[in-house]
Amino acid sequence: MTIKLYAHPFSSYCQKVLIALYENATPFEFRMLGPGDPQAGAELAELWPLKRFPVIVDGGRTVLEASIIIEHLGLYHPGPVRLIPSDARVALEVRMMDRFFDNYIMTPQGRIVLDSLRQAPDRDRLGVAEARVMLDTAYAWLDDVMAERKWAAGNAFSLADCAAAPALFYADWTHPIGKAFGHVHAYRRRLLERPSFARAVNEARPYRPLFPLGAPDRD
Ligand SMILES: N[C@@H](CCC(=O)N[C@@H](CS)C(=O)NCC(=O)O)C(=O)O
Repeated sequence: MTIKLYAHPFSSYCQKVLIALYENATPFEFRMLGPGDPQAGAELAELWPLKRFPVIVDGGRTVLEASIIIEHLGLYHPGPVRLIPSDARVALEVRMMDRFFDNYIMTPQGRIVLDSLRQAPDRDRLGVAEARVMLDTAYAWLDDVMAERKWAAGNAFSLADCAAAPALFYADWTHPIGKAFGHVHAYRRRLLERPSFARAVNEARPYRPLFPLGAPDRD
């Protein structure tokens, strides 16, 4: 049975999973969420009442959360690119970096974007300021880490890079990565050149007008 992926091409967490699928050319059916297919949205609500995406259904099993979906793909649909290393100690570093990108890059950038969608009286100025400080602190930390690494957890492309690619892509649009952080910029460029992510970025290009803060004319 083909994997069903409930997702939207412009969503950062969906891109995280798309990278993993493209890395290993894993076949799947794209159940595109959006106004064009209310049935896909109804199916998602049935599968996962929190209606967060991506979600996959694979052989009767519903799998939530982008990182867990990628772990699932590695276990049930392994391919030549091992996104979770077989050495448990190396895998621990991969998982730690994956958590870093979700919690300290993706989350604060999402907070800023969501705040911009609110009516002026409902805006959370303090929360946005905190998110900006978190991003600057995270960029600085990552710059030191990436001084010695090609990919987030070392020399091999992994789950952590699937998380990093959309996180740094959108974070730089939302709260630009400072010029001083040359290693982060170089890493972001390497991610954009990776064919799996380049494909996800291209497929999402038509939706750029949806970016609430205005998508910059680059990338
Ligand atoms: N922790 C979840 C986050 C998923 C998430 O927040 N997805 C966004 C799209 S990028 C979403 O579902 N947004 C819709 C909403 O918040 O209602 C994961 O890792 O998959």
